Amino acid sequence: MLPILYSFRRCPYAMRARWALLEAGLLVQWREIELRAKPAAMVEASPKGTVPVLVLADGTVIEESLELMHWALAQADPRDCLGAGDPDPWLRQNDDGFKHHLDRFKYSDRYPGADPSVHQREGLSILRGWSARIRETGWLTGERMGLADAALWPFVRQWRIADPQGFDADPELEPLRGWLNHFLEAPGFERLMQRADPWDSGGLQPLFPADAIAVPTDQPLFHLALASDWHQAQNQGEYRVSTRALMLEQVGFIHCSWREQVEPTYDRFYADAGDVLLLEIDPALVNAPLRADAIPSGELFPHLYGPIPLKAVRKVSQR
Ligand SMILES: N[C@@H](CCC(=O)N[C@@H](CS)C(=O)NCC(=O)O)C(=O)O
Repeated sequence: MLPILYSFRRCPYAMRARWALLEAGLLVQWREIELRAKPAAMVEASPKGTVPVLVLADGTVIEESLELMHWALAQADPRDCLGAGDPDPWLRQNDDGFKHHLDRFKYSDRYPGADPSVHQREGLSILRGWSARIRETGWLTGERMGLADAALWPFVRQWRIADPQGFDADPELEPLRGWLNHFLEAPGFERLMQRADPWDSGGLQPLFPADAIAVPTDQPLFHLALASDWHQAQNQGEYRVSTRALMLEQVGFIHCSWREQVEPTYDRFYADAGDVLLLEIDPALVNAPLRADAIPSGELFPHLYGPIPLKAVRKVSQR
């Protein structure tokens, strides 16, 4: 049984959790909730009543967004977010500091004693610190995207929604704007912001992401490989090319096909590639999550969210 996710579309904690589920190639049962009418099943699983909540098949309940991110990325972390530097100082500064000011600036009517201009100043000073850091290193914890970046962007997005003019005009925030746009313009953004009606126990059970399905383990998968890449994989012990000239860590998954998709893929991307091999993969022998994701035309393609172990390749033939 797939895990059950209780989620709320605009909640930044739920957004960071959905980001990690997407990143790791996972599929869950999606129960969209309304904060003012939480389903009894959710409160029973997690009496503290905040989203996101993930209930695993064995009954384990994950009720903190950062734990959920770690759980997802422990199964697959194709772009090595967990290895990108120590996220803790940034996570603390956001969850224990910035969020406090964000709420009191954005929802000042809910905090009658608070002066929104004070919280605007405090919040901005934190954002400028993040921006300076990004100007220096590219990302919060170094030269590539890490857990801290993935966990914080939904909160920065909320700040921008509260004060778009101020956010867009501040010269000190320029690096932060580019950083935020990286997340907003990524193909995953629309997927993680998909809409669903609130779940009710008698209704349909959609999956998250809604444009994906599970990959059956009893049908072979195929991958077109340049002969030179396949030979290199023999030395490395695994195959890490996503598609022609792009690596797993650049794309986030390895493109595969079902049998009938091989020829059109060859014609589109490999016809002039020279020595091309067709790998036949047993999906039951891979170690990373598999998920069939829709491409823009709506067609579903199987994607592997980790390297192909050599033992999973059942047959190699000349294309
Ligand atoms: N520390 C929690 C915080 C989650 C949280 O506060 N979520 C808000 C929505 S953004 C919530 O569910 N609030 C409950 C309510 O408003 O009733 C986490 O990281 O998962």
